[in-house]
Amino acid sequence: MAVDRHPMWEELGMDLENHDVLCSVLPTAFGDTYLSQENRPEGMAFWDMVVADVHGIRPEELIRAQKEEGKKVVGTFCVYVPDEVVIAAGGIVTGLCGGSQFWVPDGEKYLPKDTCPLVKASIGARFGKTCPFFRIADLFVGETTCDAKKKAYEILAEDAPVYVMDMPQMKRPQDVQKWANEIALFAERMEELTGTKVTPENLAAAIKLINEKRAALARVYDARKNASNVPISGKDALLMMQIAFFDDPARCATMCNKLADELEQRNADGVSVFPAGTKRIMIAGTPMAIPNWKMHHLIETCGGAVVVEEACTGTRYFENQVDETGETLEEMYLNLAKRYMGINCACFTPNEGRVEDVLRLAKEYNVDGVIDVNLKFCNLYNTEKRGIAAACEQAGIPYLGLETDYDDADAGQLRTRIEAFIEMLD
Ligand code: BJ8
Repeated sequence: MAVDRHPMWEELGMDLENHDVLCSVLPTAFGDTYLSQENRPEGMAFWDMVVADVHGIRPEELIRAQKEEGKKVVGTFCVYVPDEVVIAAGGIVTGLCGGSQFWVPDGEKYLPKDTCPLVKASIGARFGKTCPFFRIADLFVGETTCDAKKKAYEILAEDAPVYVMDMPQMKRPQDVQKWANEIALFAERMEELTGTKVTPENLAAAIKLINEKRAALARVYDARKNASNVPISGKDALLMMQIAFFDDPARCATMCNKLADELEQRNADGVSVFPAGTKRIMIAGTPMAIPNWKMHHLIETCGGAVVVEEACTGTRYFENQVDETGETLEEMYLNLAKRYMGINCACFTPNEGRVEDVLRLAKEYNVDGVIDVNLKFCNLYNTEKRGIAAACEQAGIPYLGLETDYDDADAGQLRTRIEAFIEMLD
């Protein structure tokens, strides 16, 4: 029998009535999107279990760690914020980006309507008191990436402790050094929060741990590169990736490695989740925070298979490791900065690296077409479509640019465009 989580949510000061509405729709959404798939890898049972109690299992673990071990929980919104520093200082990291339309109306009470849904949902989840992770976090760590997030952190700070990291906007050597300096300051803030000093020893261990997690995620993605077999749906890979932001990193690595073993075996045995000849699609663009499964579901019910995501809920999260040879804290902060500044987010200028990533990934994953999709009101990714479309055209890769939000109102229209695109790939 499922555990009643209401006492825990009540203690967190959540709006129980409204939260019950979310809890009542999520299982249906998950069932319709996920459980209808055939021949899923057995390893997905772990992620199904997590999502079935997504506001229960992990929040309970976090609260226990806070109460019994005196741990601090740090919530983050961006893949540039280095988990390693939080872990070195004895903290626990949890991703916080909101991926549900459910939270958007509450966010619109604080932010202009023409703000990206990811930001509105994140603010709505906090102020509407309908997400336990937003209640549990002892500190919210923002970053100066896009304008929407920068302004949203000011609003969030009216209600919760917020620390903002100052992200460079360019990638010159002095910018990498600047990020290393920011990381050093962040380490000081973490020490203040947890009372634990960041040392070369605990930071080296944390770097190793997160590198192992990245390597495990990369193994799952490597199995998706197989040109003649699709061992896992894009939807399932996305779910694994979304939960990686919340889970304990060591457990995440273990479960992903187990899944990768199964996928590698599936490739050897020719076990595919889609019929032979299904068109292989890359999704490029803005992140898809849990439970945003919209684009993957549309593509995979329109005759395509998503084989890679050039997104922060995709390759941007795990590609490239942190150099483990640093000995002093200074060297380690610089090594962290080098790895994180290698991520190609549209908030940087210039950002040719992202175009190169899309072309490289198209080859590595043997894709038949690229669907470049940004969340509405994200001017950064919307503007970068032009360069990505031109590069794809030049490389002879079919390209479709789309824009959407968390609402299902445009699903019919998107379906028509995706179907036409996939048909054209024949
Ligand atoms: S590294 S993509 S996680 S900033 S979609 S909120 S950019 S308006 S999420 Fe992001 Fe870090 Fe970049 Fe990744 Fe703003 Fe655009 Fe919304 Fe975005």
